[in-house]
Amino acid sequence: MDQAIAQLKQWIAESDNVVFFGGAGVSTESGIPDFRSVDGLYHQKWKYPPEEILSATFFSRHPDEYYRFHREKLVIDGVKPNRAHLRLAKLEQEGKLRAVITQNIDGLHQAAGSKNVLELHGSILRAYCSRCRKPYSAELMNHGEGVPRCDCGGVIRPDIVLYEEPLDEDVMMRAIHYIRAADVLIIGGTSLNVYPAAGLIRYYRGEKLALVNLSETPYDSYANLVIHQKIGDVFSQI
Ligand code: CNA
Repeated sequence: MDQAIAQLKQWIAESDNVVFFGGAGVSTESGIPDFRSVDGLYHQKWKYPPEEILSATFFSRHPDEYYRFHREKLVIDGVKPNRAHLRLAKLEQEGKLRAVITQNIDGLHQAAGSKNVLELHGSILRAYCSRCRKPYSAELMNHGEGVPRCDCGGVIRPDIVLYEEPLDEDVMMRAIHYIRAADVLIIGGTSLNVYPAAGLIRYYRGEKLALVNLSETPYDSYANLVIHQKIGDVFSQI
């Protein structure tokens, strides 16, 4: 076994206060493209760049175009949790992992059995009316046609944080709490480019920070352990 993976395995074996903070790279092995990899969404051709489509201004001006992108690119039927999601759920069951903090909106950590999941950017498995805030099932939004509308006439929207929108303060405060108190912090499958989520790393105060990501990140020099391998491969060994 790779020395860095062996070290991470040992940290986990010795701890009951591990926290995981992850992003889109955790779900690529389930078949969901991330944003910034070469085959990620930012390298695919769309009429508008994905970061523009996923903004609050774009959603309010062009909900039809937003929903075309949403149904084609964000909703992927039949996806299943992969080795990383499953191992994290097991670590929680074993009393080692306190929380999964995720930037993902796909619900795969919960599908794997994780209970304490903090969704910084919300979930495409929930929807609500953008005018009266009435909650809706995600079915119409994810699999219907055209722009889904509420009884009040408002546009139904996904319960995700669009660009230009603030993060939920309560979720952010809880994430800070877990990271501050963590013994071992594992960060995985994130380019650490999207703020304010990426800034969470600065709240960690320990000396067991492991970064598991295929490509380099701006925080590689900040971590105690850096593993540039597939997260599923790494998590199947720890
Ligand atoms: P990102 O900026 O696309 O970065 C993903 C990172 O993961 C890259 O640095 C890759 O090198 C790395 N990576 C890809 N596959 C693997 C793998 N198998 N093992 C290890 N590393 C891998 O995504 P971030 O999460 O950093 O950016 C935050 C955005 C992306 C959030 O707002 C998310 O909502 C959004 N997003 C979410 C999903 C999802 O829910 N599955 C999918 C696409 C984008």
